[in-house]
Amino acid sequence: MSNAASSRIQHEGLRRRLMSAEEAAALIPAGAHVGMSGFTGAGYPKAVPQALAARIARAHEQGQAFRIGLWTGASTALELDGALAKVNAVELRMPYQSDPTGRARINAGEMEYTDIHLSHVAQYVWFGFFGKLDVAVIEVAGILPDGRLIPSTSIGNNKTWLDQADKIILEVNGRMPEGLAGMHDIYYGTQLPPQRVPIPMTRPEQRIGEPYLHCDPGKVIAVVETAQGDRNSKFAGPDAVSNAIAGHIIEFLQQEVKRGRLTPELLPLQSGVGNIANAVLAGLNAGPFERLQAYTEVLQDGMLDMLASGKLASASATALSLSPAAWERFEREIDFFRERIVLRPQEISNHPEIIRRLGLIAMNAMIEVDIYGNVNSTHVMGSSIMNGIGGSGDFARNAYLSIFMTPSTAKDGRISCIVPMASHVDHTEHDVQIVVTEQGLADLRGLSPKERARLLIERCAHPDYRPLLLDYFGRACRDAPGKHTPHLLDEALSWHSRYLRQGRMLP
Ligand code: 0RQ
Repeated sequence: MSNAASSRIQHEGLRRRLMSAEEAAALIPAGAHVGMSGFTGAGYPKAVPQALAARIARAHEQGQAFRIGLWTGASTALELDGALAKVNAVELRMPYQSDPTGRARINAGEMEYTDIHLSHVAQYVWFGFFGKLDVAVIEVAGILPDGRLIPSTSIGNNKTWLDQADKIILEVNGRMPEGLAGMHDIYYGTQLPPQRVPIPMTRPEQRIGEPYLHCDPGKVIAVVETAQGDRNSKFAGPDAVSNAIAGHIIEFLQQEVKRGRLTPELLPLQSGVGNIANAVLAGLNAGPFERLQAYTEVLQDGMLDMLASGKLASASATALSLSPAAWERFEREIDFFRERIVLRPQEISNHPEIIRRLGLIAMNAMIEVDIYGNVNSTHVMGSSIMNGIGGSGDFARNAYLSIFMTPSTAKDGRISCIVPMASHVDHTEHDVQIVVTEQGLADLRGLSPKERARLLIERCAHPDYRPLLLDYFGRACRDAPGKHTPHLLDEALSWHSRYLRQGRMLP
């Protein structure tokens, strides 16, 4: 037991609940619904999930059935999703994942997965839609004398898990900087319909709640100490494709300012995760806009750089997701960042009411888009899950501007990301305004389906696929029974089936 962590447990009664991860894991029964902390590799419990995985593996060896339902904020890390998926410990996973072993199990039909808009999760649990939450396993940075909790590097659904679970296991992580205290804003004013009232937030940097999580000490069955950092994955540096996409977006935003539809401060930015998003943020950091703000879900390296340079005045998110180098800087300059970063529950960071009120510029990556602007963010070739919808739907539908971006091709050009018909739809044509690839940007606002198709093919498709898309569209306009959104149903998904048969979409 490390001294650093012990001094962080200031509640006498909870100190007496200290035990090993193995002892804590033994308190989780088979079949339990377990709500764990964790959001994009930040703030997830590091020890109990691994101990639970070991226990479940032993049970399986002895021929016992033992699986759990696993609920989190979003994706976690190898020590949680990876460890549990490896031993086939998860009956049902929700609401978002990105672990390769878990993904393989889901796509093999061995694990059930419910992919949910991230803003919906907490309220669905409060509504009772998913049944009872048995155990919460939550990482925190410390426990105050009165039992309130100093949150860690993500909030996600922790407030809801702590409130809703019958029993609570706390992991107190001594590796988390003490300077995290005060960065969080936990809003306790959410009600159930018909008692709901407006959420009192009108500015992205506004604090409307409290810095600590409430926790009933009587529900805490175990406290476990850890001292391990978050996943902190490295990002690939921006390449020519992501730089080109970033360039198109910045040029577009400049045009919007010229047209008087945006001011030079723009509107609060939401940015998805990944390399393209990071390149766009790097572009904005070097770009002409000043005093920007962010109201987003995940704060990654690009936003930290923008805060440091002063381009970004403030950032609101529910989680950090930093590379090792960015984490080092965050820790070193935590007093500076605490003045500028607010971490909130995901039901608030992703709340449709607030997103609509603040008028965000939402920028999310996708897997494919069809010629009419329907976006697939989640499935490969119609039936295999990649990650999940995450927060992209919360933001896309409610933002002031909804931008979707992708390279024009995938898998070394063997796949076109602009297709006749999307093989799965997460964001319908009604929620998609701007589509960007390295080839160019299509502004679809106000256009009819056929106008959208012409522009999308012309601006965004790769030259290798452009003639084929134009050929399909031309024949669909001629031969489809309906001329509003013309499709040739026998052919619409033939590009995908050709890829599955021959390993490429080109004939
Ligand atoms: O495959 O992993 O085998 O190399 O998909 O693609 O280009 O590396 O892009 O990492 O940004 O992920 C949409 C999945 C993009 C992500 C998605 C293959 C490609 C590669 C990854 P490999 P890239 P990214 C807020 C917002 C949904 C959630 C969301 C995502 C892999 O952004 O999960 O937006 N979004 N949340 O080769 C087949 C295609 C493909 C394709 C790419 N058309 N067909 N494979 N790939 N296009 C954050 C949260 O909500 C937490």
